Amino acid sequence: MNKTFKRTLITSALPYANGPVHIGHLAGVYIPADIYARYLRLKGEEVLFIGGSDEHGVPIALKAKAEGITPQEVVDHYHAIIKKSFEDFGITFDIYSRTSSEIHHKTAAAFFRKLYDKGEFIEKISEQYYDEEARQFLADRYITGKCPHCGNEKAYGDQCETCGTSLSPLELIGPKSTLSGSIPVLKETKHWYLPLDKYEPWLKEWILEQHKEWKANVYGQCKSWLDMGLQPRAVSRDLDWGIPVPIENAEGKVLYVWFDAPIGYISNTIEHSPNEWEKWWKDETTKLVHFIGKDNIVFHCIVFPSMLKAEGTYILPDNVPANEFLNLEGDKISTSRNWAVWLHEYLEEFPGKQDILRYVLTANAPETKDNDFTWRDFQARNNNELVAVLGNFVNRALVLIQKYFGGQVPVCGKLTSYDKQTLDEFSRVKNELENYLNHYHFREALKEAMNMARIGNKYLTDTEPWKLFKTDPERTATILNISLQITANLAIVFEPFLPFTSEKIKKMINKQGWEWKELGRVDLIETGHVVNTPELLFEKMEDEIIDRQIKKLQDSKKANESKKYKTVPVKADVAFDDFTRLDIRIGKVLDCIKVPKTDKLLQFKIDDGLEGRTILSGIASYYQPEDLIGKNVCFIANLAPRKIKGIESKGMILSAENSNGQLVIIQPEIEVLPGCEVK
Ligand code: B3M
Ligand code: ZN
Repeated sequence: MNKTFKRTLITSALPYANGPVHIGHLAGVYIPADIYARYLRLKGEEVLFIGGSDEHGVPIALKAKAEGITPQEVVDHYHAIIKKSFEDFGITFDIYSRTSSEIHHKTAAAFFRKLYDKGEFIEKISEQYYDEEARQFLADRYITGKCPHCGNEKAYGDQCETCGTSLSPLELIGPKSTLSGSIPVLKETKHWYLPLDKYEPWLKEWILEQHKEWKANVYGQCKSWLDMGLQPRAVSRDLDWGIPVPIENAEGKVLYVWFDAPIGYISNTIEHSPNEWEKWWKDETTKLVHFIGKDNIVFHCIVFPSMLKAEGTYILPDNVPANEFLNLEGDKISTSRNWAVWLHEYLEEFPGKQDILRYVLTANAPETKDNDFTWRDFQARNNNELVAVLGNFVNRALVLIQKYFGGQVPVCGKLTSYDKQTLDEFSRVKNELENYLNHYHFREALKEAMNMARIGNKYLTDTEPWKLFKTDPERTATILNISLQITANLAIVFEPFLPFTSEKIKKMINKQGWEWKELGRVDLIETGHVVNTPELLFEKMEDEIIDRQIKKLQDSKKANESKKYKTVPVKADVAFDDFTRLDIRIGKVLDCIKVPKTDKLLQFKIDDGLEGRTILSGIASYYQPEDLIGKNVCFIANLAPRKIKGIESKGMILSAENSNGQLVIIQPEIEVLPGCEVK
């Protein structure tokens, strides 16, 4: 749609305050939003860039319970870490607030109340699991049981993490409350639903007809939701962490986190500009843009707009440029598996190098499909692009001015046709670049910015001013003047992408304050102006540094695998009577030999306190047979005899399996008599 807007309200998804932020967050949401905000500000437009932490929801409540602290303590901790990471990476929010704030509670409650009073909700009674010991209804995540699909005993009420199937708590076999361990009972509960089906015809018109320009991934997801048909969605939950449902007789009920979180954009705007927030949210000349990841599309394109529509006085998003996911070294980024590059850790290891990450994450942004971050690519882009192109050009231009003109900007003489051709090329790139930025194609835009540096690099290489100075100082002056003007242009064009670098360039040039509209001009720095001594913008990244990062990830994968081993699900319960049927005893190894023609089998002669017995055990890879003679072992005495390789084995020797698969025999702590029972 062609609307004329006067200002832009940029929101970026509110990250859950239950963990720090990683490169996936930055690449998918915050860097693109920040590039856009910086670009518009540089153009002199009126912009408000909203961020904040999402502090409600079941995972936060669960984390608090697991750690024995309050949910507020959990979110206080992570909100501070997240906020700092964003500041450190130069994400220029106008406000970064949080949904546990009082102003947000008030705003979200009032929003709900208004919809309630307008009769926009449906009230429905349904049966839900209730923990009679803990005296509360159980959120899906609070219930575990056996997965009906794969038999995993520890499936959650919303999902089985072993086979990945989405579940409803009612499907779990043998459900158990994680709060008390008791068996939950079904009990009736009342909730409020937003009838999304009612908005379906309007959504179809608004998205599918009026917003065909939305990114293909966003439009496609919306279309498939709309084609499937929408259902009423519950906007409340039975939970003790969140914003209480603001009506009578709703004790123990809070707003569903996905109802309150997007209202956080509004609350944060109110907190930032209490007197003019309505201009941002209720004036049709404001352009609202939501930056999010692909898992949030339905909430920002369907649910939240329906809420705004139901309320009736708000504007709707003009665009929702959602990104796909960023993977890490070929694997999905995962907080629980610690498969991530955490921003606060990156900065500890690469202090001052924010822009390299900003560069790599933009150059490789998952704009149209999932993309992969690898440390080798990080190294290559640093060395071959930032160092070799951008850093090299800026450094050469400034060093040459120091060398030949003592840092004083020389006179620009008559331009040759090659000079003109270079500058024409420059303005062509500028137009392309703006076009990309206006359409949220940040990856392509960055490529064009880099092309500007390439043009400069090529210009210096082709004109070789260092060879001319002796014979033609005027021509040298012209070339270096033009090179410096290009350097100033690079400071402007990289400001949205690499703000720290842009700042450094401006310091070296010894001039500030350009606007976007000056991009492409060649009179940005006047003759006679004195520049500062140049410093290197980027340095080459050696293999060792990169190897260390790769090793760190591999170590975390290993640590995680051994952890995973320990958490193998417990088998189904065994009745006590069944357990007592098993006869476990201690024996003494009288003799032990390797079973010929086998790799793994050892043949034991065991003193069992009776007539003695032979047992075979598959632990030959881990022990020398002679080392086991004389040792106490633990064995199952009443296992039905089995013949293996022609030898009858009566019983089984018990071993523990270590995380690397190694088997170690189980021994009593002190020597005991052969034949003792294990109880
Ligand atoms: N906290 C989900 C997420 O971090 C959610 C976004 C809320 S945006 C209003 O992916
Ligand atoms: Zn399963």
